[in-house]
Amino acid sequence: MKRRKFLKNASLTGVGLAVGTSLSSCNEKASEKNKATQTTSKKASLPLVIATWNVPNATAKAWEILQQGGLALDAVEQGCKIEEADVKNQSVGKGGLPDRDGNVTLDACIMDKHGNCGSVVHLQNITHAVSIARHVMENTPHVMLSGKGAEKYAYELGFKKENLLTESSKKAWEKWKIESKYKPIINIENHDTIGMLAIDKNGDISGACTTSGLAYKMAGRVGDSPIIGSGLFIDNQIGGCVATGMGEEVVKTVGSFLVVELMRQGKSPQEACEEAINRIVSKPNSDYKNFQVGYIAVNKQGKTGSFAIHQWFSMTKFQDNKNENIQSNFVIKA
Ligand code: SD4
Repeated sequence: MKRRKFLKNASLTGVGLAVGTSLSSCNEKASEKNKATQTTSKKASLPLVIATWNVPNATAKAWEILQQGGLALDAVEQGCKIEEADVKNQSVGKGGLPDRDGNVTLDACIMDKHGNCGSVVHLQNITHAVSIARHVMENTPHVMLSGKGAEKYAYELGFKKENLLTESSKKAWEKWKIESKYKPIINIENHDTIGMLAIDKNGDISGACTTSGLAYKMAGRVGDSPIIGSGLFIDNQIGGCVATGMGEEVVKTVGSFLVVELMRQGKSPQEACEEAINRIVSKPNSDYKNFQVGYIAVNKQGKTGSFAIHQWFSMTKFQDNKNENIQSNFVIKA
């Protein structure tokens, strides 16, 4: 509903959106609000998990693990797997929307408290890309495996070959093919690439990110989600960040690494997310009105933040036995 509403508004008004307030004043307001929230809120309690978009089942799974004293690393992997297996989620795992040629290709990565990381890019026929990424991290001398090599490795591990293109995603692709117009999708309802960050009872941070990438992308295209520092970055001393949206823009600004480095310099997670979005929208000739990017972040103290270019980006947070979806502040005010 919300994405459709956005697109409808956009088509009614050309690009349809005006920057109601100047970006800097919008950011100032958001920062002030965030500071106020931080000073009035009680000290963050652990464990906690946050994820991009409205994914209560995924955060609930992660929470279950964290509550039992499990590792943040297990929590983010298992949480992401919930969305990968959900065929109704058309931007992750099985049921993901395909590329222009009708192939579903997955990107995923994972990063642990030691700064170890693993990723897979352009993986086909395997639902749980995040688990293969974890195997790459833990059981190979490498960080990244791509395409056929990643798929071969998955079979060696015992993962089964699956057809990831569901009837409904196939129908959507066939409909898209009639016009074959490539337009980035601003928000896919409340379901999109899932990025997850968790802090366990020991206070250790891990993160993961998994996606089928941009719908109807060129064959072979890889986005930000499996790129360490772009789609995800964790520094257990500082915090973590994950990204969603137009991967090319996230890669160009090394978004998640930037957010963590800004937190290292003393910014709150909220301020750091805002600054990273600011880097994208303040570029000369930035086309930011036509694409979405959103970040969520957590720092070592368990404070969280999120920010996006467009409305309707949200973060799901499970903390203190409460699983809630929180709308993010954003740049473009209608
Ligand atoms: C990509 N960042 O492949 C992913 C897709 C996404 O919202 O997050 N879409 O660029």
